[in-house]
Order: sequence, then C-alpha cells, then structure tokens
Amino acid sequence: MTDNQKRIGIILGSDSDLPYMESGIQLIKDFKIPFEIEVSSAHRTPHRTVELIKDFEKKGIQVIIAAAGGAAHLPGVIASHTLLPVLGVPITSALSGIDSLYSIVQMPGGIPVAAFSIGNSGGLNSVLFAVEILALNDPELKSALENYRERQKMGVLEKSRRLKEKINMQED
Ligand code: RP5
Repeated sequence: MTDNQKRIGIILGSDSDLPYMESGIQLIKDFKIPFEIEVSSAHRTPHRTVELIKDFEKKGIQVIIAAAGGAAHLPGVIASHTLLPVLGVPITSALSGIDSLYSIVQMPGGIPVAAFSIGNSGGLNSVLFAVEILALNDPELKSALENYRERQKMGVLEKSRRLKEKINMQED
C-alpha cells in the first residue's frame, strides 16, 4: 500500500448532501486518511455510479460511504455492484429523512448495507465506523481512534465541570 493510497470512497447522491458529511470529512482529514469523494446519483447518473464503484475497487478503496436523501436507493445500488462494505447515511429530506432511513435500512435480504442515523450524526458515525474497519489491520489508526475517544471523554468531563460551575454560580 502506497502512502497516498485511497482507502475510503464517499459518494453523495447530490452536492446538497455535503453539509451532512462535513464533520465526517473533517475527521477523515484529521486522521490523514487518503479518500475520494464524488457526487453521483443512482437515478440521475446510474451508469456513472457503477463506473465509479469499479474505479474505487481498482484504486484499492476498502470501504464506501454513500449518503442520499428521499428515495435513497444509492447505498443499496452501490452494494449490489461490489463486495466492499457499504455504509449508508440517510440525509434529511422533505419527510425529515424518515424516507431516506427506511430506504437504506430496509434492504431485502442478500445485499447488506449498514445504515446510520439521519443527518449529521449519521455522517460522522459512518466515518468513525469506516475508520474502525480500516483500524482492524492498522495499529496506527487504532491508536488514533483511541485518542479520539479519550478527547471525547475529556470533553464530557469538561462540560460537567462547567455545568456544575454555572449552577453553583446561579445559587449564589
Ligand atoms: C437524492 O435526492 C440526493 O441524495 C439528495 O439528498 C436528494 C435531493 O437532491 P437535489 O435535488 O438537491 O440534487 O438523490
């Protein structure tokens, strides 16, 4: 594996999905994981979507994140063309993303897609999950994830400290 070997492939059904993936994308950059990102739709550009998947496979990408809203068949269509793990992120929609969630989570048996929560938290968790998959064979990434968890823990402790400080101040 070369140093800039792409490891995560992200496909957004539309550029309007980007805001929900931004914190996840920042995390990929923080972890210094080479990745590829494309906009491609399962219904507007079906052939391009299949070509991209084959291209991802050739490049040695190990996990694909697919974000889509509405009738969100993108993750399922991608999964039907590859044996790479596909992580689906349901994007907030006119129906609050419930339609996207059901479209992704309700895959009929035979073609698996991992479904995450609707919107920003799903975008972030899909990336963390992808990193966990890569970390199975990468001790450096595993240690980066451990540090991430530690920073998260410190953040909660700090919030608790500040909250208590605030309440004590109000009591004065
Ligand atoms: C889906 O339709 C996309 O993933 C997006 O969430 C939704 C709306 O797309 P645009 O009309 O904003 O391009 O395919």
